[in-house]
Amino acid sequence: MTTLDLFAPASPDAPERLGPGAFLLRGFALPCADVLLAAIAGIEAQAPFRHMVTPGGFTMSVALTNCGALGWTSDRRGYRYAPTDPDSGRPWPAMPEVFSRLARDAAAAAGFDAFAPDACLINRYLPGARLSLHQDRDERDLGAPVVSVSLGMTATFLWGGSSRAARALRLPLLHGDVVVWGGADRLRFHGVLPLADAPHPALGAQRINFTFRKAG
Ligand code: MD3
Ligand code: FE
Repeated sequence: MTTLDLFAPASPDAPERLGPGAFLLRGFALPCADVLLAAIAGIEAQAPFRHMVTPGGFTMSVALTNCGALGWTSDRRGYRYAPTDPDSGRPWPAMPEVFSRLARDAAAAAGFDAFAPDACLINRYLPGARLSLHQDRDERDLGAPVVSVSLGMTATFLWGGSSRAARALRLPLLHGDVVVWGGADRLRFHGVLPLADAPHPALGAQRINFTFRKAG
């Protein structure tokens, strides 16, 4: 017997176009959120979140770790991708299957075929943490998109232009949202406003964001 379940999750929204190469997929990661969180716990046990120092000498308010063949790191000498965790000297934890599948599926939904990321940067925001306007340009292949997944507390994302001075659009990113950035939008300036202290029912007072990249 089949019954009509009025509370069943709605079918996924159509991708929302933010620019010529940027797409917002609201709730795309919701079906696998629990599996993602379990995988992050495993990664964190091997490579804990830590606050890195920028080349300018500031300690980042966002804490980060990585998984995959390459991990993004920062210190007084600069930003770079490296195969090992500078704190332990060990390789970064492997990228879980569920991560790479989600990244590939999201990229495909936005029109980028066969996305095979070799790096996943995992950011953790507590209330007050922020990310100032920047470009992501440390990756060797700027032809590949970046896929970002948001979990936990809502953040206000700043979606800027091709110069730092361009006025930035404010966009809320919610638990389960995925954004794909490629093509003409790959080098847009972007950032995150200081996080409000508005705990999420499942994750409490934190936001986790992961960005998948083809770095090497
Ligand atoms: C637009 N992270 O880790 S994800 C970063 O929410 C980063 O933690 C933010 O920016 C966060 O570098 C934003 C959205 C994002 C990621 C990469 C992009 C937007 C992008 C690359 C190009 C253009
Ligand atoms: Fe970025």
